[in-house]
Amino acid sequence: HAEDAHRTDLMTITRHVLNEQSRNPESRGDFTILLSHIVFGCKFVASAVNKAGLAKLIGLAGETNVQGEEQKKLDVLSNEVFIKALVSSGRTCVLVSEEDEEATFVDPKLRGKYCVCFDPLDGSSNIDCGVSIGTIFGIYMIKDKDNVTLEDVLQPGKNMLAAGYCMYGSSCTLVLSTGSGVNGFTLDPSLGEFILTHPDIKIPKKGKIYSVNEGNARNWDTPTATFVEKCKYPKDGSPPRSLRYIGSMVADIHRTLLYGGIFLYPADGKNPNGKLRVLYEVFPMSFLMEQAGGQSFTGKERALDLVPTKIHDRSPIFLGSYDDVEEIKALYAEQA
Ligand code: AHM
Ligand code: MG
Repeated sequence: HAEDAHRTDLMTITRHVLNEQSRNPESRGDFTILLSHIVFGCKFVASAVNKAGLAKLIGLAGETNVQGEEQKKLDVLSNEVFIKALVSSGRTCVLVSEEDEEATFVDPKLRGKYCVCFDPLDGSSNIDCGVSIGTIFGIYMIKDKDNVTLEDVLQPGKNMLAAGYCMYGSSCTLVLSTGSGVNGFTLDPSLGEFILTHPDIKIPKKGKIYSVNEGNARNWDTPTATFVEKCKYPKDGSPPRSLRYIGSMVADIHRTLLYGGIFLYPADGKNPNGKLRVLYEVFPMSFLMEQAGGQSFTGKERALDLVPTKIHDRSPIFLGSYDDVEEIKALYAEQA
């Protein structure tokens, strides 16, 4: 029976990526190996996040343990796990992490052809109240293995090979694109495997939700202010849109991908480049949005056309349903 087959023939993330890569003989399994190391990092963090509340309760977090060493904060721990997993994969070359001021250049003996930019634990201010947090990553290929420089990661987002995030929420979900659509996998804790649960995610063409930190409204520019005003008081007879804002980018983007709508982190009077970081927040999420049929815009250009000049650069960002992003683009065009 088809139903039985479904239950005993699960599509794990490894199997899925191997299938995808078989169409691309050049990658010869290297990408699958890299991804399996990223997946390991995600499982480690998922398990640590699940225990975070418990650790606090029994007095582990933020205090010195029996060995007299201070317990590492979850974001520092996550960073170490990912750096070690990525280096030991033997497939990476340059690593950029939100937690580290400088890029990590992998020892030549362990070098491979991929560069990974990541935020090991985004939204970490939400940990203590149990709200969803996540890991975000984007993957590039180096140009020349014998001559590796920062330029290998200071590339426009459209050059990325793959991007994804893992959300540590009521369930643990990994969303991935290798450039041919977007797929979502849910961690089955009893198997320790990510199983394909959301094949070929497409974002609704138009949404009913907007997502922005309205506390910053006083400092917004005109297009952002006009857009949000239209969401609340539409003039075309359509119903007002709902506001949803978690303050955890992975969770806000995950909802946007599945339900449609738009997520905004605009520039404001105090922060001309907004808050979110280009290499490991804006680019991976923009890549996924486009792959799911949505759009991503900086207020000036397509987000994936942006060329970063420093590894921790920031950019304003508007991303989500195709039609919703068209609206904000029109407002910026009017102003120009
Ligand atoms: P963080 O790197 O300090 O965790 O900040 C990133 C987070 C994103 O997850 C989220 O979209 C944004 O900051 C929310 O910012 P704000 O609190 O200004 O609304
Ligand atoms: Mg972050």
